[in-house]
Amino acid sequence: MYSKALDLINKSRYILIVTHINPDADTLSCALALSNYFKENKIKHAVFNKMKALPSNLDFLGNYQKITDQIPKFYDLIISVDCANLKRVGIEFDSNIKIINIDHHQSNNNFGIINIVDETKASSAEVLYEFFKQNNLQISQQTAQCLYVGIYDDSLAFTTPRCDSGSFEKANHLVSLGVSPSFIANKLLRRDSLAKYRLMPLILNTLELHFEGKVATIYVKDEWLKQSGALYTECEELVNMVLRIGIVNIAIFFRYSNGSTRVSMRSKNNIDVSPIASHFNGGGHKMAAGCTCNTQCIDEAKKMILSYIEELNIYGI
Ligand SMILES: [Mn+2]
Repeated sequence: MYSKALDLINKSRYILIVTHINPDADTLSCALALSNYFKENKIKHAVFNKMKALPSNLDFLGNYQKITDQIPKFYDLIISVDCANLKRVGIEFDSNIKIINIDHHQSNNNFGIINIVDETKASSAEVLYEFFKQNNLQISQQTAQCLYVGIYDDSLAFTTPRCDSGSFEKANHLVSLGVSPSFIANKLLRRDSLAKYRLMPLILNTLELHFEGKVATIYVKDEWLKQSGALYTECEELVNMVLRIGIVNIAIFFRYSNGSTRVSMRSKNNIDVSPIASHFNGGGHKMAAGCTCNTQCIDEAKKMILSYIEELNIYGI
């Protein structure tokens, strides 16, 4: 599988690397790890993301400036990273073009001609690391940095259930290749905007507890984003913050925008939120999943999700 993927890469004339909408560090750092490797080895490629605004805290990664929302005129191979299905990319592709699918979502539907999908891994960056390692490919410092960022961020700093000794071995190897954990922490975590701190209290003010405090909800309104000048990506992590409350087992973040409500869920104590997401045509992982409800307001979406949680009768609630 790993060598087949490499063969296909070496045979291709122009490769389109695609990442998911609302990009996170995992999808972008996988794409940039490949992009740096391709650049070093003179393999022609482009990196696609549909969004106009990308998380700026990743701007220190090599080839970050290369990410484009334009599809090249010609490409004969697609490599998808961290996308559970092709819909996550947000555009349609010519179905004749071969796809290599690199991912770690349990819900991945194996849409590629080659599927390197390992749902036991804490990040797609770990899956991609295996691709480099199994093919004996040289990992430059730039590429190592990208892989480290994906591994670090998607495991929420080595704290998620799928993070294991393998995650630390990979991180250790990448650090030995020249990655600096403190440099990356400074770049990733310590460059917040002031706008974010104007927005956070508005969102935290919406905090409500349900089912004896087992479920916490928060929401953001688009007008608050406009008012504060902060981006949605800057406040996404508040759902993780709310989950830190001792009694809370599920934290849910709602964002209403243009006729639909985006629902982002996090859980702890082994509670599985992915069935909730899939019930509403979403997806994700056991402890981090999301969906979109076609509702006219946040309250409506909140009612739908909470009543489904009640119906599911999840243990612990
Ligand atoms: Mn991921």
